[in-house]
Amino acid sequence: MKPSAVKLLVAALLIVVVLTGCAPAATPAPAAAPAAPAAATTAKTYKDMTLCYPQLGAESDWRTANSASFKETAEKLGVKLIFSDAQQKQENQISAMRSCIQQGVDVIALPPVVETGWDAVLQEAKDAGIPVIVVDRSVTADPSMYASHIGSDMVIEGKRAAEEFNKMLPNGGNILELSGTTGSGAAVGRAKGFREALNPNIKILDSQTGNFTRAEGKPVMEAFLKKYAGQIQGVFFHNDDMAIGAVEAIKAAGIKPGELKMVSVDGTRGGFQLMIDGWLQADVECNPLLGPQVMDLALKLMNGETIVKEALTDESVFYPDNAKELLPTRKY
Ligand code: GYE
Repeated sequence: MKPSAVKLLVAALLIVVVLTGCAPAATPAPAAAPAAPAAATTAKTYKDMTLCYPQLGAESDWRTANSASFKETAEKLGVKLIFSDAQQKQENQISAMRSCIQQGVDVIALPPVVETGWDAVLQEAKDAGIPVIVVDRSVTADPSMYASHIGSDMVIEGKRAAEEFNKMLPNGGNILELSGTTGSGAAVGRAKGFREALNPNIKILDSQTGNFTRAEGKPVMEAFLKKYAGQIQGVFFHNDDMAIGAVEAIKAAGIKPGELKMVSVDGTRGGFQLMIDGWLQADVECNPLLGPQVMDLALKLMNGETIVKEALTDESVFYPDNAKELLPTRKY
């Protein structure tokens, strides 16, 4: 072929390529693009999270601090929080959970008012693929029904309270117990630990619930004082709010600070004030500021990470000797 003919052929081929957009020598493009390799999954962030928190009520300062911890943490992190207040009624908590399941939230954090009766709704959440983190109080449901439990060790709290009475009443004595909401993990655990660790020479003459509130703590204490006047050396309160209500009744009965040995649980500012005023000899810590830890676990769940099954808060006991100094540092 003459060089001029070669030139012509090359030119013709170039025209074909330009017009058809197709290089004649190229291997034909496959009919369909192969399935794209799984796009690198971008980790979810707090901003992607809708968290349901069907709060059990507003019965105590502990609870108020717990609600605030969730609301403030959600706000700070950009988490969408669906918050409700069940007014200490399990049926309200269950319907709040059902509504969250319907809305397709990412995670439910449940602070159960009582321990039993959660199986059906936990199953519904499971069927909907929504993980549940049990917060604060425990449930009796099988652990396979929820992702994790995070909160205080209520049994240890009860034991710590008993040790205080053992120290204060070395020769024994009679005491009373104002317990928390009947059937709640907090009341069940504290009562159990208390009895396990209390010296046998200290007798619990009576135990009645004050439902964790000031309003109910006061009349229970009034009734106790009428019934057991002159027979008791101490009182164990399952929380500071009931102690605050009861102290009103104790004052009204003419009893002076220190005449009765008294121990409570929570370590709220109100409890600290009772220690400063000489009413409480010890306050067992129970930390309500669980928002950050729960949201951290919830995010891990959203990203398919495995999380701890049980996360128990590290706590101690507070005493009157430095209560005044610590009070301004208390966050609840
Ligand atoms: O001690 C009490 C509140 O479940 C740990 O509930 C919580 C308890 C807390 O009402 O004050």
